[in-house]
Amino acid sequence: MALDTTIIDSFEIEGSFVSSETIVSGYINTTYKITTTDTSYILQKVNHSIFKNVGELSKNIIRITEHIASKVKDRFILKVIPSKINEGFHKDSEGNYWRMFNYLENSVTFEVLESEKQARALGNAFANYQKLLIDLPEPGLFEVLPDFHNTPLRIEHFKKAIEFNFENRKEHARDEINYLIDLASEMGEVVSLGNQKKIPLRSIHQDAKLSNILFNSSNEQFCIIDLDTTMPGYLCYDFGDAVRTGMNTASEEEKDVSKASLNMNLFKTFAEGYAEASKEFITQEEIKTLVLGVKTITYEQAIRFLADYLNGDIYYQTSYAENNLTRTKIQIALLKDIIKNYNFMYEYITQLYKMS
Ligand code: GN1
Ligand code: MG
Repeated sequence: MALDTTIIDSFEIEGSFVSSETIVSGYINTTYKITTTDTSYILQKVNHSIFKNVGELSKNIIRITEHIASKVKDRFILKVIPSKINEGFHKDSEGNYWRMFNYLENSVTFEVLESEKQARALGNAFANYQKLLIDLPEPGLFEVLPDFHNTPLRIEHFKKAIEFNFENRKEHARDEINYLIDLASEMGEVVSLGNQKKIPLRSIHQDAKLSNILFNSSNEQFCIIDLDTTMPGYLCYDFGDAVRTGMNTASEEEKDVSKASLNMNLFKTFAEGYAEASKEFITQEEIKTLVLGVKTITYEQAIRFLADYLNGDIYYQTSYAENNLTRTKIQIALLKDIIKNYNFMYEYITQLYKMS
């Protein structure tokens, strides 16, 4: 469906509208590139059934982007383009919510990492983002999606989805359900350490996927995008999500499950990049949780995809009937490799921080 141009006119844009094109990006919001006579923008329709409080969400994003802009003197940063009534979003006559950002020219994203240089940049990028947010002025960020990475609660939702069993889909996912249910009891550790206050709550990205980093053509500079879920959480969630997406030899959308595995060389370089940028603020207890985060977040993503499959594909956008089941299988293949290499990765990280 063609984009209604009155939406574009509701924002403070430079130049007049020339064209719009849909950009495939993420599973939740809908994204367009807008070109005007003077420049380009990113326009997004926010998924309002998931992000219920778009006002608070927008305030978070304005606070984060302005804080980063005050510290990073770089052209390669994200800016919110305000609406003509000076808000961080526009609500149209049908009740849809829209928002606009600057478009960063000549930037690229990746679904699978292509080099060690990129892996190091990925580690650097999310640790730097966490570092930049440490002195974000009070109050704390609004909790846009409460319990977002509460794995035990996600497990409860998964069990409910198994009972719901949309169109008897359980029959197609027997092995996956059994495997994931068997592991459930060991996946509550991060939340439990947090509840015991052994690891601090910090402002973190919470959707630290490889594809949420814009690289420039030399793979050096980067800008983090998709700030929707930036809110209080534990460092290891971002570390885990970056490994889950960046060190998998297959993308999340790969159909050939045999292509999924953990790339250990890239993991080592990624971990070095992360340690370099986090060593001044990370605590000893947090260092011990990093690999736990990799396992927990990969497990959590597997049960989230599978729960959605069993609920009838109501959360993630899908493009074919078994899409969420195939996504689950990719996550499980990776998870098996992570569990196999867990001790090695743990030792590697421990040594890395000792040396740095
Ligand atoms: C969703 O839409 P996207 O790709 O930015 C999800 C993440 C998942 C991810 C799976 C709000 O993010 O938590 O990790 O899909 N975001 C939300 O790749 O649920
Ligand atoms: Mg996201």
